[in-house]
Amino acid sequence: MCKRWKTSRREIDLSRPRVMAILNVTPDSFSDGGRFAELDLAIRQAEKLIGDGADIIDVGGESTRPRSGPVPAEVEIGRVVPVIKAVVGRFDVAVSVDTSKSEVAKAAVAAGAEIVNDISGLRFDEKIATVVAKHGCGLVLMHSRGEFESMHSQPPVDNIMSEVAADFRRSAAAAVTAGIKRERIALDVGIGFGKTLEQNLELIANLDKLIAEFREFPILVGASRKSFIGRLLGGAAPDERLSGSLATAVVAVWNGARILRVHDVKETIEAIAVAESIRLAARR
Ligand code: 7PM
Repeated sequence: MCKRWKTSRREIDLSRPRVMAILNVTPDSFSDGGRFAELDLAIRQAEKLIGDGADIIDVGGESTRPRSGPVPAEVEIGRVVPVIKAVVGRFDVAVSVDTSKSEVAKAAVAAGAEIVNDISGLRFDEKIATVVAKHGCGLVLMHSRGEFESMHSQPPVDNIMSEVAADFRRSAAAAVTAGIKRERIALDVGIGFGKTLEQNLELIANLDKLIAEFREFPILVGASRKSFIGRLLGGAAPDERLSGSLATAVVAVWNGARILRVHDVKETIEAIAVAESIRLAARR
């Protein structure tokens, strides 16, 4: 199993699972208190996530919500850069930027982000790889299907496991060709991105098979509060999906995931601490 993940500023020890906390800075996550109030709220949210034990703060300024339109790069930069600067200036925590645009990645990295989290796995803007290579950042290559607007309405593929594996190979090869060191790459199955409910479950259930093929790369899973959990729970709203998110996190870690992207940091850390203790006991 993969034991370390290098970023431009540190080496993240993966001998235990790590938590990437979601920090959304899209305006719909705030009341209309103006830009200073928004920044202040984001800083306080980051402080809480770090206090709860987050290892990485993932700052995202573009909602990838189904049917949402793409946000221009300047708008995305205007949202994420002040937050990244504030978090990096105040806390010793790894910051990642959730973006698929090289202009945003460049500005975010200049502001102190050490990881680029690309939900397109280098498909939307390959120049992201140049930015990451130049600065020695960590890179998350997430699997998704289709273009930005159609990502959540893709006709289902036949064999999701072989498609994700093939796309992982392609994304990782593109990254390495651009000069990104292999030890800086993490892979993510992209729960909810162009997959059926069954396929989301299949990916989590069979994660160990993907991990066996991609041993050298840490696997990240982001299932927190996603709609497949709501559907399994009879239409639970996002804030009613904690138990389902924890169940998913536990199974993902059991099957070898090393990083979890979540909203509920403290609860996730507690659940995976117990799951990981049980998993390690099986080895003795
Ligand atoms: C609406 C729909 C809002 C979907 C937000 C989302 C992932 C990610 C996202 C993931 C990685 C969410 C998603 N999901 N990055 N960014 N992995 N690496 O639920 O699963 O947060 S956006």
